[in-house]
Amino acid sequence: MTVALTPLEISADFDSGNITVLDASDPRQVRLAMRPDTRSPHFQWFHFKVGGLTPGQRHSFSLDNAGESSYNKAWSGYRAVASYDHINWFRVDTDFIDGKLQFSLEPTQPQAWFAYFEPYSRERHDTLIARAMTTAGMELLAVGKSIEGRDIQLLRKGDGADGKLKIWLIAQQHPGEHMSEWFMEGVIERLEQTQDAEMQQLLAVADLYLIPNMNPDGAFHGHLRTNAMGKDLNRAWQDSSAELSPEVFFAQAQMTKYGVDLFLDIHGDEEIPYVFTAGCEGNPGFTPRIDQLEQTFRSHLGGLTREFQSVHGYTRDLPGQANMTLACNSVGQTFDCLSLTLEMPFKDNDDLPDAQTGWSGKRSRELASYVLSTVAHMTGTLR
Ligand code: GEM
Ligand code: ZN
Repeated sequence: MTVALTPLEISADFDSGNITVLDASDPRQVRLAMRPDTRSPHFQWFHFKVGGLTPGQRHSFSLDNAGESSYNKAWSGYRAVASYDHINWFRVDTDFIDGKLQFSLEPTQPQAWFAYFEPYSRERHDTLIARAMTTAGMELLAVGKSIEGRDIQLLRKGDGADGKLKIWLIAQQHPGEHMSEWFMEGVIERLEQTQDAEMQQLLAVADLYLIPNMNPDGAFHGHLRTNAMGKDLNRAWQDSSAELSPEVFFAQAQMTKYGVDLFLDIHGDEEIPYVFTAGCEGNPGFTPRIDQLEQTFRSHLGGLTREFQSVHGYTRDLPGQANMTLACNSVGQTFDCLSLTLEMPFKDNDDLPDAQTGWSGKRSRELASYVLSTVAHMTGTLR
């Protein structure tokens, strides 16, 4: 005889929540679906809470539309994340079978959250901005507005004096790539270390321009890829507009105002289980100088940490074949500067796998420190 279990309460009506319940009548086997971005067919992000779990009873969840998601080849080798406190996250047993992503948990608590990756909340973002302006000595240089009116903060560490290098880092153009704002937290954390000799050397010659979250609307709504108008911001850098992509329009205006000597666009990748960069090799303005800078960045960062590598990554663009609507390519071309997309995995770094967490917010934060050391190492060569 099958013992009746407490009915489950499944919710996603919170910051970055995304789930649709198809059938939760059997608490042992729940059928769910991911909801697409607003005004866009993109989907892959999920984040939901389950109450009424029976500790010691295995509960299984199936995302029945995973086979139609934006990067449906990326589910192989992927493990969903879970948390009992919405703070500490761990990976759970996951399979991708017949187009359905199936994961299960034998809970120790009566409630749990599940997500595609460790979420970075708007509340934590607001705290991070406050930390940046107080303990990290950054100024709020400008504030743009998203489609729905959320603040896009541009922070600067440094006085903007003539002759200072302008180092730009932007994050989460793609709202589901929450690892990118975890990375930005690591940047700000390092800048809080007032006795950090390497940062003092960097800041003597360079100012840091940070946009920790380029797409707050998409993040809040649990989108994978687009803003509230269904626009992929990393395809808007040739035709940004106040009406459809105000987030990019704002960033470009600030870059034009202050200039750019190094640009890093921080992203996450669904499929490749490594940290890597993509460069501007396909740009019409790509030169041996830029090529050398890209190689120096990659070899130095790879020498600092095994959390970065250059063996695995995207196929290089052919000469003159770059997609100039991407931030990295557009900024690299416009400012003739070192410009890279930095990719962290939704899965894990297979060179240093962590069975408990996979890739995580903590590892994203730690990577940022090595990236800043690499930037500091390169200041004498950027121009
Ligand atoms: C990627 S960037 C793709 C860069 N590809 C090459 N070959 N340079 C995107 O926007 O699709 C970034 C991301 O989504 O993580
Ligand atoms: Zn991205």
